[in-house]
Amino acid sequence: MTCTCRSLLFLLLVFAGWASALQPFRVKESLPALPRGWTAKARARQDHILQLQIGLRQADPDLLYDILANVSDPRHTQYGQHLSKHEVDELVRPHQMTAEAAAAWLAHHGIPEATISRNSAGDWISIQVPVRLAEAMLDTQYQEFTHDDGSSVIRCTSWSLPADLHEHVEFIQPTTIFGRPKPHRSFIHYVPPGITLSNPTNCSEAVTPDCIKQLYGIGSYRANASAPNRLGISGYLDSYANMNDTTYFYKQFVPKAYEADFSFGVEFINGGLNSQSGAESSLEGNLDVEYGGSMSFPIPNTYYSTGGSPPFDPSEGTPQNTNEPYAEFLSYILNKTNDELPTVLSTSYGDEEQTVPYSYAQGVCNLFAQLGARGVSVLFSSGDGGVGDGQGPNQPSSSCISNDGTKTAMFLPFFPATCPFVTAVGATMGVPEVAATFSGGGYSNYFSRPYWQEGAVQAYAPHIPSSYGALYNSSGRAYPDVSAQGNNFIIQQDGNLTTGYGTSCAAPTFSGIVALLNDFLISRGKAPLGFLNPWLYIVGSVGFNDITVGNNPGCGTDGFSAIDGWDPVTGVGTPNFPMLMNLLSLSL
Ligand SMILES: *[C@@H]1O[C@H](CO)[C@@H](O)[C@H](O)[C@H]1NC(C)=O
Ligand SMILES: *[C@@H]1O[C@H](CO)[C@@H](O)[C@H](O)[C@H]1NC(C)=O
Ligand SMILES: *[C@@H]1O[C@H](CO)[C@@H](O)[C@H](O)[C@H]1NC(C)=O
Ligand SMILES: *[C@@H]1O[C@H](CO)[C@@H](O)[C@H](O)[C@H]1NC(C)=O
Ligand SMILES: *[C@@H]1O[C@H](CO)[C@@H](O)[C@H](O)[C@H]1NC(C)=O
Ligand SMILES: *[C@@H]1O[C@H](CO)[C@@H](O)[C@H](O)[C@H]1NC(C)=O
Ligand SMILES: CC(=O)N[C@H]1CO[C@H](CO)[C@@H](O)[C@@H]1O
Repeated sequence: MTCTCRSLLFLLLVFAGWASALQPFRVKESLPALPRGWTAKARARQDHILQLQIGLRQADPDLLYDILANVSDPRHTQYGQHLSKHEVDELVRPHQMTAEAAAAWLAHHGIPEATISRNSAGDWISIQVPVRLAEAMLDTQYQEFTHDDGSSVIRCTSWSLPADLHEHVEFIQPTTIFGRPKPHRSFIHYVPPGITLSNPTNCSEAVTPDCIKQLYGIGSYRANASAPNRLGISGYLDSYANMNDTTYFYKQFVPKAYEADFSFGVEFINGGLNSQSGAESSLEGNLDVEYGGSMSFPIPNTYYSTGGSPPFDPSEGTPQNTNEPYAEFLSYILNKTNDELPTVLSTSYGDEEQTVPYSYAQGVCNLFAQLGARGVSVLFSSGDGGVGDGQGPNQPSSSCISNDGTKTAMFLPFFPATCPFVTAVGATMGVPEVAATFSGGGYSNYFSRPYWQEGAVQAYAPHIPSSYGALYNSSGRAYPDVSAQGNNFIIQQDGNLTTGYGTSCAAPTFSGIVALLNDFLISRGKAPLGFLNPWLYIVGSVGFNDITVGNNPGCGTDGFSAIDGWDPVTGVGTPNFPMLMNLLSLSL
């Protein structure tokens, strides 16, 4: 009797295994049309190596968002009680059934356990497989696609999974991702040699650390170099921060930092580099470090250089890192303990939201939420294209269309700025400050509006021209949240002074100021600000200079206008440091 039952059970298990292996494929994700600018060129080489990122469904996806709101809402008793790495890992861990289903599927395809890498929460898996195997696993064909700008990627337009895996797997990339994050910096201009700034504290002439400090009332605030605090700056796309340029910048513009031998640390992720040969140093890296560091000196700052980016040659058979940008960096940083994490993380990259597959955008945004729950303020530049993708007011409306196959006219929101769990930084220019025309802003089509910005965004609604109709999504997460100067920045680059503009200038500047606010709190034994947005909209906005003039044209329209109060051009405004300090003092 017992014996029969056992055998029966055994047979049932074997049958279940077979059944799962034989479950028919069902399409998991499919693009109705190729994103604008891309053309299919050829079938991908079968031996090309793909690094697949697999996102598993979390046991209770709402739990993280619930706790994040609690620890970030200044009215809540749990405010400031950030979670440890272990606590967050446990919150987001997939159900055991999910982990087992994924493991069985990988084993079925002969992927050795030793080659599977998992993050510590177990919700992201990374494997390296040849195209041939990926095609069998996903019942698809990979192709080489080229972009009008000459770059190439290996992608597919549709992929499938056995039906019973659908509920366990959220996304697999690179499959349908055509987004390629680009630095949010549009233009550089060499300052003629020998130029002297007649008044380096006047931001109307050119933007320097001194004039920003004066404009935002930072004055002589001195941060505590030995408090546990750190500003993180992430660099992708082989963007390098040059030590000598930065030192030389400090020598000219922040003598105290120069005298203190102030510099930045570098951490390398996924083969990232930080070449110091002048020719390769990049404007983006220099700008981010020079302004983030100037604002927050002497708080230590770290440049995180993540490799694995284009350009690459898909015709080579050698293993290539995919240009999926965020997973490697985020697994690296989320693997740190809280005392190794920066309190503020500034990133000046992004891409059109609709070129990032919905499921992947949700997965990446969830990782930013995890950083927030652990007390990190995650800031992103809002983009340099106003409501479009940067071709100005005369941008043909034909380029502002949806990718869903219907070619519906629409503004072009930018991700990750549209993720509700990052703080998006727009740009202003001049004194008195007005909105910068390039300041990216609008409404997400992927993320619904979080409660903390509902009032502010509703108050703006009557100011939107009715002619915009369905060009924007009135129920979406609206951005930017804040802004800072972003035009005519003086940057030391490759041995020369140059000027640059973009929300890339605004994000590290604003981030440096958040690091100072954290210094104020940490020095008084308080938790750092962490995820900023609930605090920002609920109590923080009075600590900002409201920007009420200017607009962000694009897609053949004038874009949105800056008004009294929050607007999708400059957010709640630019920092008023003394007011912000007063606000924080009230909470001590
Ligand atoms: C978040 O706060 C709400 C309301 O105070 C509470 O009911 C809930 O249990 C909290 N969530 C967690 C996960 O602590
Ligand atoms: C700042 O520079 C602008 C433009 O050069 C000039 O019009 C303005 O008077 C200057 N302001 C001060 C206080 O020097
Ligand atoms: C600076 O931070 C260190 C370490 O947290 C602390 O011991 C010291 O008292 C702080 N100094 C000031 C002036 O706040
Ligand atoms: C996480 O850190 C541990 C040790 O601290 C290390 O063994 C492991 O490889 C790291 N994982 C990732 C994904 O970086
Ligand atoms: C508008 O945003 C909501 C989420 O806020 C989303 O569910 C909906 O699909 C979006 N509409 C379009 C047309 O993208
Ligand atoms: C550092 O930069 C300065 C200014 O461009 C230049 O004069 C100097 O030669 C550089 N030093 C090195 C070691 O590259
Ligand atoms: C455009 C420009 O002025 N470039 C100069 C940058 O500095 C190097 C020397 O460090 C000069 O050779 C370039 O002409």
